[in-house]
Amino acid sequence: MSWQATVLTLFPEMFPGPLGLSLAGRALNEGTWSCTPHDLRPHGLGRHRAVDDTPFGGGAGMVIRADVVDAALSAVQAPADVPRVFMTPRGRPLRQRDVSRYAEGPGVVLLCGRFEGVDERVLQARNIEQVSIGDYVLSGGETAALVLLDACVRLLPGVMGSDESGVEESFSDGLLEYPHYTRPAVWDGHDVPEVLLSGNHGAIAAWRQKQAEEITRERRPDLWSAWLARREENEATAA
Ligand code: 6GU
Repeated sequence: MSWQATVLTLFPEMFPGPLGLSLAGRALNEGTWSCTPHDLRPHGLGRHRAVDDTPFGGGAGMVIRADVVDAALSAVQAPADVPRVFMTPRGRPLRQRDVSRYAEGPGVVLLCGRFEGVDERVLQARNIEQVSIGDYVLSGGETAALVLLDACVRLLPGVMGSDESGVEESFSDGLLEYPHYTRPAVWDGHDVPEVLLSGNHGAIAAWRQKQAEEITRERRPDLWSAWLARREENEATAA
């Protein structure tokens, strides 16, 4: 059985979008995964198929109705073991470990909101996780869903080339990656770090490790602290 992405959205035309191209697109054509958008609109109420209403308690914006989301969920008939995820800036931050968990399972059902949000009751009652892709506001959950799917699909068996097999990438060991260089050895008067031309693989590995640590410390003090704490813990265990 292939990995199955179902997307509940008011903009089904946005899927698979860019994921129909490149690595993800090839995997889609080969049947490694599927992407099935499901329009929320037909589940709306009245002549206008309204999916949203004004918030109880007042305030700006509109809220997607619980009954509309529930009807869409029922229509797509995803098995109980498929994670249901609402894409929202109010969600917990998406991490590589979450991506790995999704990729290892049978697929995901992604709910994309527009407007102010979705009635909280359906999120709780139907066991829908809430996930954010970062601390900025998007106009809707669709582009966030594309990000989540991209991150998952590249982990599916056979999708990534063996030369980029994920063992050496950022976050797998908690550090950002070291910088990369290729020919020409001198470009516009700028040299490549000498050690990389030395053929000394031990020295190259040590240089890359140092660079990874340096860059992580500068750019991501949060990751650096976590990495330091983990190293301390490992050293204590080893001792
Ligand atoms: Cl998951 N959705 C929306 N609409 N905005 C976001 C987001 C998600 N993550 C960050 N901003």
